[in-house]
Amino acid sequence: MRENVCILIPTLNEGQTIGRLVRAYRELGFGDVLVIDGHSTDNTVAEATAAGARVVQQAGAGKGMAVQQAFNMIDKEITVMVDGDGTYLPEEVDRLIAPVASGIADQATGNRFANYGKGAFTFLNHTGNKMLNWVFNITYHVRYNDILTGYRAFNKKALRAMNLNQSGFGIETVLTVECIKKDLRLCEVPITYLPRLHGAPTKLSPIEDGFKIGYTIYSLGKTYNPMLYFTFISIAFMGLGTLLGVYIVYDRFFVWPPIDHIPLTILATLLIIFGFQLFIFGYLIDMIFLSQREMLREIRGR
Ligand SMILES: Nc1nc2c(ncn2[C@@H]2O[C@H](COP(=O)(O)OP(=O)(O)O)[C@@H](O)[C@H]2O)c(=O)[nH]1
Ligand SMILES: [Mg+2]
Repeated sequence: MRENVCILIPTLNEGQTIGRLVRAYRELGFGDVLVIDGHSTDNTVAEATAAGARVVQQAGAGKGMAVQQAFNMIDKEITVMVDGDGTYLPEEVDRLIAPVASGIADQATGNRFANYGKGAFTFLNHTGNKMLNWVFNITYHVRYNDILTGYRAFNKKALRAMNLNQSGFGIETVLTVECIKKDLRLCEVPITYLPRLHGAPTKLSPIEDGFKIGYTIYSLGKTYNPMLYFTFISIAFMGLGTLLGVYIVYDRFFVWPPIDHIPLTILATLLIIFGFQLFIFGYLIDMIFLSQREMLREIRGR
């Protein structure tokens, strides 16, 4: 079975860990280890090659582009994607492969929250991850624990179906969202998450990337759950209108002599009506989307 699996490792300056990692997968019986490198300036390429990996230099920059490029080079039945920083355990790979190989899922993701080492998450990282998962679950009507994990396995069908060509978005988010959008089956398995080695800093900046990922979920969610999107804007308009209204009513009835705010009254009315219209609009779009999704499901035959 192992000969039908490709181990895909995107790397950027992971010289301290990549050699050991590649060797571990090869010892587990995986002949095809593909390292897609983002022009590392350390000994990553030499280490990976020496350990027996197929090393390819990516075009362009960023992990997203690297993964997209690698996807086009893989023709194995199952692909396992893992970070090159040694924070995931090679010996747990079968936990991810099993549900995909047995046909239960098209993509299996490793839930890092199941078992993480001390210092594996920084406080900010932990809180941010929890928050994004929460927002994600509300937007997509799902229940997952760890959408941004770096340890995943997918079958060929998922590999071909997912459209990763959405530049500027976090690749992990896209992998999960695309899976839901294309009606693929996703399943989470518990895994171990270790802290990074000392002196091998993460490539992420938690705040900036947190915003980016939040924006990704929001803008991808717009086309998946328009109701939520329109409801937010609608509440903003109606809220503003109502606040103005309270102020107007107060000045008119609770102040002596009464003050009339005629232009403001018109504005408040407009804001509330506009907000309400947005809400109706969102509701209509939601219905169109729902029936469209039903139809797609019918066409796909399940
Ligand atoms: N090819 C490629 N790999 C990258 C790039 N940026 C990060 N990576 C790799 O992607 C994996 C995940 O990045 P990492 O810094 O560990 O993110 P974290 O696990 O979320 O802290 C690591 O193996 C990195 O070396 C890039 O621009 N190109
Ligand atoms: Mg990592």
